[in-house]
Amino acid sequence: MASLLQLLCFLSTHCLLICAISTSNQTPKPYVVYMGSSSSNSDGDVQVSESAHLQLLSSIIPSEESGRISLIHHYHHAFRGFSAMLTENEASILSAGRPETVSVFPDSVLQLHTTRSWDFLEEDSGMRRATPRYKHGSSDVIIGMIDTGIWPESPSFNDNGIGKIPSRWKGVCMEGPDFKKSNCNRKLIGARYYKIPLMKSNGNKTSPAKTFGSPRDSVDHGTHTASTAAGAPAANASYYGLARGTAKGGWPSARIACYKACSEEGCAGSAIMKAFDDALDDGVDIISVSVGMNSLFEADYLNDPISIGAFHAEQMGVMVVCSGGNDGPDSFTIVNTAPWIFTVAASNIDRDFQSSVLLGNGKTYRASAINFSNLTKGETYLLAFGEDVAAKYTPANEARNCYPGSLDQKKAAGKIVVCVDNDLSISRRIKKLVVEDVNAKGLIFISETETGVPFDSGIFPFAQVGSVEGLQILNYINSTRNPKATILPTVEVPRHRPAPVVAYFSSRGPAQLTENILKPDIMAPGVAILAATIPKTEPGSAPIGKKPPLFAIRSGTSMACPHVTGAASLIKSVHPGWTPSMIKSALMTTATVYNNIRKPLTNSTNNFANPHEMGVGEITPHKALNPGLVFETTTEDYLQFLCYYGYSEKNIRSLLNTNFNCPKNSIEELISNINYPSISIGKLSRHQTAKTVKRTVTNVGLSNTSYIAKLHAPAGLVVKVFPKKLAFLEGVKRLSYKVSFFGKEAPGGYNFGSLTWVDGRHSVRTVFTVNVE
Ligand SMILES: *[C@@H]1O[C@H](CO)[C@@H](O)[C@H](O)[C@H]1NC(C)=O
Ligand SMILES: *[C@@H]1O[C@H](CO)[C@@H](O)[C@H](O)[C@H]1NC(C)=O
Ligand SMILES: *[C@@H]1O[C@H](CO)[C@@H](O)[C@H](O)[C@H]1NC(C)=O
Ligand SMILES: *[C@@H]1O[C@H](CO)[C@@H](O)[C@H](O)[C@H]1NC(C)=O
Ligand SMILES: *[C@@H]1O[C@H](CO)[C@@H](O)[C@H](O)[C@H]1NC(C)=O
Ligand SMILES: *[C@@H]1O[C@H](CO)[C@@H](O)[C@H](O)[C@H]1NC(C)=O
Ligand SMILES: CC(=O)N[C@H]1CO[C@H](CO)[C@@H](O)[C@@H]1O
Repeated sequence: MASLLQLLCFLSTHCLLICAISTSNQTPKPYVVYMGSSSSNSDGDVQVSESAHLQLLSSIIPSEESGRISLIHHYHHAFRGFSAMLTENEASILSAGRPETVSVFPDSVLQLHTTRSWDFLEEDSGMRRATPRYKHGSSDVIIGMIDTGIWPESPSFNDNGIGKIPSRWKGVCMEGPDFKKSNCNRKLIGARYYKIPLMKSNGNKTSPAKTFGSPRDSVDHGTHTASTAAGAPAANASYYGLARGTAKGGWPSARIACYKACSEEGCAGSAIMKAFDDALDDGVDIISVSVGMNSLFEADYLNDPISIGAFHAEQMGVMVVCSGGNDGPDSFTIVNTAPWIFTVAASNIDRDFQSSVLLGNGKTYRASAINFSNLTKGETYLLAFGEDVAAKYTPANEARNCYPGSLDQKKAAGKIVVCVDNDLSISRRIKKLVVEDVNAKGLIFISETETGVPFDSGIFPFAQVGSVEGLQILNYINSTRNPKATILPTVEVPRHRPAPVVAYFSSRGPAQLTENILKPDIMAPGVAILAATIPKTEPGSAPIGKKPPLFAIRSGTSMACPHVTGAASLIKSVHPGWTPSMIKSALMTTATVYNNIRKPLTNSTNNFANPHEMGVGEITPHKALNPGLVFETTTEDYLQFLCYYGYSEKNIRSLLNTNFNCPKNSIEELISNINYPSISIGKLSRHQTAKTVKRTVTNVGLSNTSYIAKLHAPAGLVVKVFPKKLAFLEGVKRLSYKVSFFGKEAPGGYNFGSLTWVDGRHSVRTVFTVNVE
């Protein structure tokens, strides 16, 4: 039991957070001190700024604790600042009285946006169908992966046929006991690792800084995401012989540089900022971050390490793509929502994995599962409902739900146990452990939740059925003295349901910080993604006698994010001069909102998916190569955004060292007006006059063309576009238009629609969401 409880604690990221919160005010813990733009990055200045930071620390840290006068991380390339061990008092002194600090915040633990229990089998990510064999793109796009490191020996990172490393590359290949310079090559061109100061999960002390001694991945997350974004084609890839095929990334000729800022326990915000600082100096073109803050504790833009790093990246022409989180399907769970971040939701694709449950009465039911079990058709096992094998004094409801400690080993051993999920707080991974712990033979789990996301139960037989099948199985148990069943091997089946579908777990908008920018931005495949893994398995997860696989199937917005990264690098390679906002716009205005049966995209409960679930729709990378028009979001837009959001002019100026002035009337609702490729209006009163927003488009297609506006607005919401026609005559590159929204007759709540500019060759679709009150 003890081992199970430890495991429960290990699995719950809340443990870390609870410990973090319970530490006393005066216990030093890691803080990040962010100081805005870096003025220069010559080596002399680095020493000057380092000694200035140390001086700053010695002015606030008592001399008897001088051991703390040291920097864990020092940021000096793309932006300025440091991280150090501070007490809460010291931190507040630093954030209040000092002109040079923009923000001071506790080093946060960020989560990897995948859940290992969601692993399941699938052959093709859907991306490969969509990406044409684009021969003419350059192979000089460099992708920086901020993640758990990399397994360099994976066939996905071989450099066959790739030219020499772009000369602008300034990065390094850091060595460690298990990582040599020779592990980098023309594909994996750089690798760095960082001190990761994380709160210890077992006590009130913090570990100042744990150094993970090399860029090698010991989790698998970083290897998987890197190979999804840019893995070289690896023939005959499979997961234990299943899902065999060629695995390759979204843009296989892009280069990879890995920045290891995360471990099994999560990622440290301070290390992520250091990774951004280095990557921007090294010369990456696109940064991919499949990591984020817990949606319950999301910080504002200038207290969020990813948002800060991404802001400076965007300023330097480097695109940042992030996962939106796996906290769906509740609203307001999307994270990484700054407008300079490309925020990705996850979709299911067109294949599924199923196994059959065979009952003693001859009936079979299709179930969703992955197993490496050794059960066969020939033999069946006694079948019992959880409450029938309850431990002494345990309420039936707990046993029915297979709570930890609720089952009696003597009664359950050797049987296949049926559990329900009236209480969603206990995950199926935990239920599987509970049932396994009492030596049961297998688990049939009745649940409508996550049915589209089959659970990899390793070698333990597991099958998940819906409530209709579940009731029949329970009736069968009641109908006979000796109910029996077996769980048959998993098979790959074509997905009969439409695809893509919004993944159940994908975090949903609207964004917590402001509803005036639509988030998520876009959706990409994130369920059942086959990509490279580390050849290491936990006991009980691999079939006996088989070697660990080189590829694995993972699910999460973590897997969706590198699909967009790969697509963005394809576009960057064909259009090297395009800025991040142009690439983002191209992907957004060409996304599809139709599925493989030509019906509007749906969510996992078969309702039409809305923009808070999927953003503007599913990426279609090849169309984005030729978008016609793009929305360029400028530095000015982003600075105005920060004014409207409510930051002080002083802080905003120090972000970029500019003399920028905030507009006089800086109110939050003006955020809708920044030149973003979608429109979101957080509040439209029925009593107000029409609200108007402005957009400017840049013609990146042939000149001398004109576009006509096509509107799709929900009944009751009056939407008008002016002008209705945009004529890009010779020499005209940019044109502006206005869209007004009038809600007197509109239904209350969120109204969704779209405005599409068409010229016969291109269809430039923009989505709007309007919250009518
Ligand atoms: C927390 O710290 C106190 C004093 O340093 C110590 O007595 C206590 O055992 C610690 N608690 C844990 C859970 O480590
Ligand atoms: C793929 O690998 C399997 C063993 O893992 C081998 O039997 C088969 O011949 C390989 N196929 C190809 C095309 O290389
Ligand atoms: C799907 O959409 C419908 C309608 O918006 C909503 O009621 C339902 O909760 C959504 N399902 C999921 C799993 O989010
Ligand atoms: C299945 O494997 C387990 C060990 O994982 C073994 O104890 C059991 O006897 C095997 N059952 C059958 C039917 O082969
Ligand atoms: C099975 O029988 C028990 C009592 O005998 C009853 O409470 C329960 O509702 C029955 N379940 C089903 C699914 O019929
Ligand atoms: C531009 O379009 C107009 C009208 O379609 C046409 O008359 C004119 O020749 C075009 N100019 C060029 C340079 O293609
Ligand atoms: C997906 C998977 O590995 N399924 C396995 C389930 O168990 C049967 C019986 O051992 C295997 O044949 C399947 O491959």
